[in-house]
Amino acid sequence: MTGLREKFAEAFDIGVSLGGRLPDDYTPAEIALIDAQFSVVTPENCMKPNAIQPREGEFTFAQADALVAFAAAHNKRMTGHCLVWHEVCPAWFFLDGEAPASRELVLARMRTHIHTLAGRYRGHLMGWDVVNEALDDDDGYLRDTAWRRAIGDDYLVQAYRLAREADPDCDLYYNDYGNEMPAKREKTLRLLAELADAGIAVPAVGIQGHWVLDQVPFDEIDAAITTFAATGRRVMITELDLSILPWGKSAGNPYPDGCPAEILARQAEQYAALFRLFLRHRDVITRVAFWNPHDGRSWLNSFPYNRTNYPLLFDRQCQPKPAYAAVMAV
Ligand code: 9MR
Repeated sequence: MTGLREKFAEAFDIGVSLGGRLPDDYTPAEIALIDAQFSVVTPENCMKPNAIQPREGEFTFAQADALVAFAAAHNKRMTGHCLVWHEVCPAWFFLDGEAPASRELVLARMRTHIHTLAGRYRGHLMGWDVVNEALDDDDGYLRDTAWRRAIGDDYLVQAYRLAREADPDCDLYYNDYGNEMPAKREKTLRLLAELADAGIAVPAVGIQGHWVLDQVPFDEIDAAITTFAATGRRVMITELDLSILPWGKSAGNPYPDGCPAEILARQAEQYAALFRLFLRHRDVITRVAFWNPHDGRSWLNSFPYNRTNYPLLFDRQCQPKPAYAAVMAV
């Protein structure tokens, strides 16, 4: 069966994030789906700070090692996600006993974490999401995070330098959500320029692509890709999904037993429009990655509250949805 990865092979890689332990936590149907459809794997959670170093000096690599081995055995390339993030980062990174840790201590811990993690997988990864989601959602420039409070605004430069030391050959990415919109787009350009001034090359920008049905900002996505590409960088869609439920709690759980055909049809149209847009930018887009392989594995079933969502191209039985046929037909 020709899948997404073959269909789009000449244009860009098709990626997927995988959670849990590979292959043990996956059914044969899921493994077959991954084999057929995707060419690049992103670890959904197992390389995050809480997973890798829950307590200082206690590194837990079993799940990440298993994923790297799975990717190698199944001919997938891999990206690393993520070295520094304000979420799921254990409090110990920022504490000295009960007191806030000094800049020097937090920098030393950042160094140990990045060197140990990126050093271990050196040679196995195409690139790393180095600092994830560092830009403020509101009027500010940089997000107010524990890393920034402890180290200062140069924590980004420090993290990228450490990543470069630990893995001299892989790409260093900047990955965020909402950076297709004008405000974060501008902040992204500023950050990339500041990193460049510090001698750090970031050759590719990740636009996550967590979008909502009927609210996909097509024109902004188009403009963002053009804007980032105009700086000579490549663009990656790193965490694509198309939720059929709006953000927030108000939506309840309207479709616990199946998604209405009319909604699936609209989702198919909008996915196809997205891929037409991506193909127009195929000269600068290197990867389009889905966040999870099929609806049953989506993070959107439990965030921001438990409900049944249908955001991907494959259903809970790993069968193609109308959106899959629409994307394959573009
Ligand atoms: O899908 C991930 C979910 O399983 C985790 O609980 C959560 C916190 O670690 O992170 C989710 O993935 C996020 C990704 O790492 C960064 N961009 C937003 C993703 C969805 O929240």
